[in-house]
Amino acid sequence: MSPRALITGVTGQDGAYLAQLLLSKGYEVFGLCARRGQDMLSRLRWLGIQDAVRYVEGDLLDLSSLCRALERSQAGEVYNLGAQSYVATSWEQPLLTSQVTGLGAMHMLEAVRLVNPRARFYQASSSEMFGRACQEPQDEQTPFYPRSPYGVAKLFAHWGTVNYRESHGLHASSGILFNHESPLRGLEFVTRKISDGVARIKLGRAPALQLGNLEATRDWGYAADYVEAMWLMLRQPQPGDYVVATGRAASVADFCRLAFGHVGLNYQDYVQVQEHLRRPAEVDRLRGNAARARAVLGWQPTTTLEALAGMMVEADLRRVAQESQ
Ligand code: NDP
Ligand code: GDR
Repeated sequence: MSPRALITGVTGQDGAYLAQLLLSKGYEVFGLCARRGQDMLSRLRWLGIQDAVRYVEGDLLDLSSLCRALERSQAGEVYNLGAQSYVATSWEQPLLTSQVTGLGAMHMLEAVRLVNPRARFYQASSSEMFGRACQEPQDEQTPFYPRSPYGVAKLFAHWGTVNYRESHGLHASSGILFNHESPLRGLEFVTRKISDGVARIKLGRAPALQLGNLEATRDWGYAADYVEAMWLMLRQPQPGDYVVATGRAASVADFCRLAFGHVGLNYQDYVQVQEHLRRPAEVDRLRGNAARARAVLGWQPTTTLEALAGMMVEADLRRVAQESQ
C-alpha cells in the first residue's frame, strides 16, 4: 500500500511544493482544505497536480474536522503547514493569528494523539521565533525572542510540538525554517512583491514600487528545496527540531538589486520607501545555521539567491504579460 500523508495548508506555497514532492515519491496525498473553489487551488494547478491531491474538508479551528480528516485519510504522516502566515497582518488580526497559527497546531497535535498517535507529525515552525536574536547565526540552541503576534503564536505551537513529543511520545518534529520563496509565494510577501513589481515596471504596467524597510535582512532560500527537509525529518528514527536555512544574509535592498538587475534596471530609480509599510516592531536581521540538518538529514540548499530572484522575475514577466492590458 502507498504511504499516505495529510497536509494542512495544502493550498499555500509550501503545501503545493510538498504535495508535489510526496506525489513524486508515490504517496497518496490528502490536503485539508476549507473550500475547493478554483482560486483556492491555483498553486496546485500551476504545478499541474490539482487532480492528484485528495481534498478533505476541514479547518484548524475545528478539532472535530481534523479528527475526521485523520480518520478518512488514514495518514501515517501529518504536515501542519496551515497558518495565518503573514507577519504584518498579525498586528491587525492578533487573535485570529493566535488561534489559527498557535492554537490550530495544538488542535492538530491533539487530533493526532486521539486518532492515530503513531502518525508522524511535522510542525512548520519559523525563524520569526528568534526575532530580536542575541546571536548570529541562529541555530537550534539560540534563545527565542519573537517580535510579532505571529512569532508569539509560532512559539506556542513550537513548544506544543516539543511537549507532545516529550509527554505523549509522539513522533513530532519541528522545522525552524528561515524565509523561503518561489514563484508561488503570496504577493503580500516582500520578495514576490518585488518580482511582481519588476515585471510590471519592465512591461510598462506600473511606474514604481513602494516598499517599507529596505535594510531588513533575511536568510532567503528556495521553497522547493525546503519542503524536502520537512520530508527528511519524518524519515528519522527519532523526532527532533531542525533549523533549515542557507546561511547567507541579504537585505531587502540586496534582493531589489538582484531582481531589478535581472531585467537591466537600477532599483534606486523605481523603489519608493513608504513609512506606513514599516512594522510596529521589526526583525532586523536573521541568518541561520543549518549544520544539524546537514549532518543528520543530509539536507542542503541547491538554489542561490541570484537564481531564485531570476526565477521569480521570469515567472512574473510571463504572468503579467498574459494579463489583459
Ligand atoms: P501560505 O500563507 O502560503 O499558506 C498558508 C496555508 O494555511 C494556506 O493553505 C491557507 O489556506 C492555510 N490556512 C489558513 N488558515 C487556515 C485555517 N484556519 N485552517 C486550515 N488551513 C488554514 O504559507 P507558506 O506556504 O509560505 O508557509 C507554510 C507554513 O510554514 C506556514 O505555517 C508558515 O507560517 C510557515 N513558515 C513559512 C515560511 C516561509 O518562508 N514561507 C518560513 C517559516 C515558516 P487558504 O488558502 O484557504 O488561506
Ligand atoms: P517575513 O516576510 O516577515 O520575514 O515572514 P516578509 O516577506 O513579509 O518580510 C520580510 C522583510 O521585508 C520587509 N519589508 C517588507 N515586507 C513586505 N511584506 N512588504 C513590503 O513592502 C516590505 N518592505 C520591507 C519587512 O519589514 C520584513 O522585515 C515570512 C513569512 O513567510 C512567515 O510566515 C515566515 O515565518 C517567515 O518569513 C520566516
